[in-house]
Amino acid sequence: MATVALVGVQWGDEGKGKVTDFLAARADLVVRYQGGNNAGHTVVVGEEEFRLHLLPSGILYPDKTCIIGNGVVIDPAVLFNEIEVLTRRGVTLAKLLVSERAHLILPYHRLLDAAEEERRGKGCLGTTRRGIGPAYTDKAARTGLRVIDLLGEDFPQLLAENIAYKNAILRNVYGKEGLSYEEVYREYQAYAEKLRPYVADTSLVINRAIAEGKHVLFEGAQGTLLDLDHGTYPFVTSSYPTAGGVCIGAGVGPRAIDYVVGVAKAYTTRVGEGPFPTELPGELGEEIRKRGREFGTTTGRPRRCGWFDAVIVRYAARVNGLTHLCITKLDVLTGLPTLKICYGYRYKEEELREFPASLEVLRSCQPLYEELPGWTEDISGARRLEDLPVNARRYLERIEELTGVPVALVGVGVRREQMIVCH
Ligand code: 2SA
Ligand code: GDP
Ligand code: MG
Repeated sequence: MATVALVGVQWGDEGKGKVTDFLAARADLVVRYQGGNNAGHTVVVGEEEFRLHLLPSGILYPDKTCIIGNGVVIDPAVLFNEIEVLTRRGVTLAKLLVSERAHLILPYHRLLDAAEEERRGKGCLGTTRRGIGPAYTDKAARTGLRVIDLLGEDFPQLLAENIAYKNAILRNVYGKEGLSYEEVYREYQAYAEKLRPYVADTSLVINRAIAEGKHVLFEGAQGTLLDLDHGTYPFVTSSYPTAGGVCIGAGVGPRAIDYVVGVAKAYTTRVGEGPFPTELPGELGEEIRKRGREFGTTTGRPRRCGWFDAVIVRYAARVNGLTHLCITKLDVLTGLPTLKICYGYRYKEEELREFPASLEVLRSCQPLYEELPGWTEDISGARRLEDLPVNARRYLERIEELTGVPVALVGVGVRREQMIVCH
């Protein structure tokens, strides 16, 4: 296994949680490197479903080490709630380490996220309102507070300065109530003591593990098209879900990554606003949403559904340097008589094969489809490629041909073991 970066190829929710949990069986370390509790990663073990937001999806294995890297933004209330809920459910958790350099989400970040979405009105981004954007904004503005700051003596002063400034913005720009410094201080002081035992120089831990030949799995959140640089800007998140984000967000060099596995659904979904060329707004989209239970794992919002878009996956292969693909939710397509794969876009008189940067262009792109016959056999029990009906195999082969990336894993159901290993 060596070191593997696992990244979302589309707009998130590709099933990264399930795939991470599956691959984690062979890993020593599982590392989150970006995002925060906007993520919702689902892992199903037996009859039990776990929805993870901040904890890496290796957390269910007591013999592993899970790391929340420096590139993650941490809402301590959510972190401790997640730990408590899992413990109450009887789970013995993996060893957890939290980077001292990770930035904190504070209550004003959540308020500013919601206020900014309200201000945008019809042009809103459809954020999860968890304070992610404002926390990364502060990080880039160099006013953010890190885990190490929370543990230091300057914290009261740093917090006071931030609250005074954010209260002025909340009141004067958005006409909202400000926050009480004392309340926030008391709340975060309590977190400091709870957090202390987990805090570490996680880059050091990861690099030492790699030097010792340990297996490290880097777990991406969100997806390539939500990447701040490579996604459908401005309808993106504020972090770097792409493979490049691993280096920054975990503190490793690019040569530390042996394999880059892209997780893609056998179709496409998006939650939140922004253009989506292969979207099926009608009955078929509704049918896929129902079959695939496509609702936000964090917010419960219905996800928009559409056909598989090979332009997107080819683009993701390029910007992530994908070595393998994992195609999830193939079982959801069972019973559809004809399947469509988008291989290019029609834009005015042109045929585009590369994903455009301009949203104006993307909005006017018409998908060009090829059609493939579906299958009716139940594939949820398939564990080898040979167990799949010939049309399902043909569908996967076509994805490989159009994207240029070999398919290594195929998901055929929600449970941990419902996975085909191809190569
Ligand atoms: P944010 O909150 O600032 O990161 O939102 C910016 C955009 O990023 C999208 N985004 C997501 N898209 C898919 N899945 C995500 N996680 C949850 C899930 C989402 C949910 O697992 O289902 O429950 O709604 C996620 N997180 C952020 C978001 O929709 C905006 O388009
Ligand atoms: P993530 O954010 O990429 O981890 O994905 P989510 O957990 O938000 O959403 C993926 C959903 O699909 C979850 O409900 C998973 O349980 C489910 N899922 C994952 N893989 C498969 C699969 O192969 N088949 C089916 N039917 N469901 C899957
Ligand atoms: Mg998700």
